[in-house]
Amino acid sequence: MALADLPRSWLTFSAPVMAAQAAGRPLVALESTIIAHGMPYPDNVRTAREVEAVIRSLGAEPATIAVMRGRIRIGLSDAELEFLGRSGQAQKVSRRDLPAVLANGRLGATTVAGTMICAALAGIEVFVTGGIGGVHRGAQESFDISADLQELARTSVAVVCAGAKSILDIGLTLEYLETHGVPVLSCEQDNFAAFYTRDSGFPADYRLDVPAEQARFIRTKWDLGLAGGVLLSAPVPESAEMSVGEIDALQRQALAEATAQGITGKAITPFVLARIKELSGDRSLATNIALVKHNAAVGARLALALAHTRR
Ligand code: PSU
Ligand code: MN
Repeated sequence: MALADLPRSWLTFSAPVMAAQAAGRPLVALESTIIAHGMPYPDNVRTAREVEAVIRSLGAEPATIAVMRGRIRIGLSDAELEFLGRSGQAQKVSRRDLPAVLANGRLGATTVAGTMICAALAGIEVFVTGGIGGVHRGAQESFDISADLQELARTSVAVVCAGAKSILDIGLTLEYLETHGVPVLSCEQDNFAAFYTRDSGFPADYRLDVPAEQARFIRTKWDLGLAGGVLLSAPVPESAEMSVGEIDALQRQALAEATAQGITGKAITPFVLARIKELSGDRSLATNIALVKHNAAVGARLALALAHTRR
């Protein structure tokens, strides 16, 4: 094997993904941390399947990415999705964790950063998630800045998200992305989205509502040799949006509890998500599900448009 082919030799493609590749049908990558750590069982598995169905219904093929038995898996079967969502054992896999979980053969759920790396290796240009990680509030003390942001700076994948949660410092997150040359596109509105709510109060860099326009922007960046990701923000549908007052109060309480219990680092996001869900009586979960499905539709349309710009 040529040395350049070595990274790809860690990948195992599912049969439907290989069939889509052979037929020239565009692929959309999906992450697995949202399944293993972002939502409770069985809602997580049901949602994962529904998100895949949205993508298929629009003519693209979903490729949920995870690490299993020492392989990077591009596309999971129904049984594998069930296993991932149910086991409770999956390790959260960002850039630094990928070698460990591949080498030890354990179950790994890839974050935005981890999924971007694997999608790029697999030749997948579009990746749909819920919310990205970012600069945490108080990062000037804690240094807690998600590796997702550095990955967006270096890895050439378009990431569709519903913005970032307001538990993060969204202003600093956008500053960080600007410094690292990551364009932030928005559709359906001018501002960057805030996950549970539509408006973060911060403008995105460019509003592009039409998939063909988004695709032209992204292809132009990569044609110029400007490696790195592009972020596309799509707001949660109005019917599923939470109120700013409600989510602010819930987030403040969840963050205070995390601090009181000494929870730090990569455990913070899953802890806060789970507490917000409990405190909101599952309303936040319904919002989370609605926004991921909406992102799936936006991502599928983008993948189709981007495939037309390939040369
Ligand atoms: N934000 C969410 N839901 C999630 C995550 C973020 O609303 O499930 C996950 C994503 O996988 C993201 C990761 O990449 O958390 C970021 O974690 P950290 O801040 O530890 O980098
Ligand atoms: Mn972190």
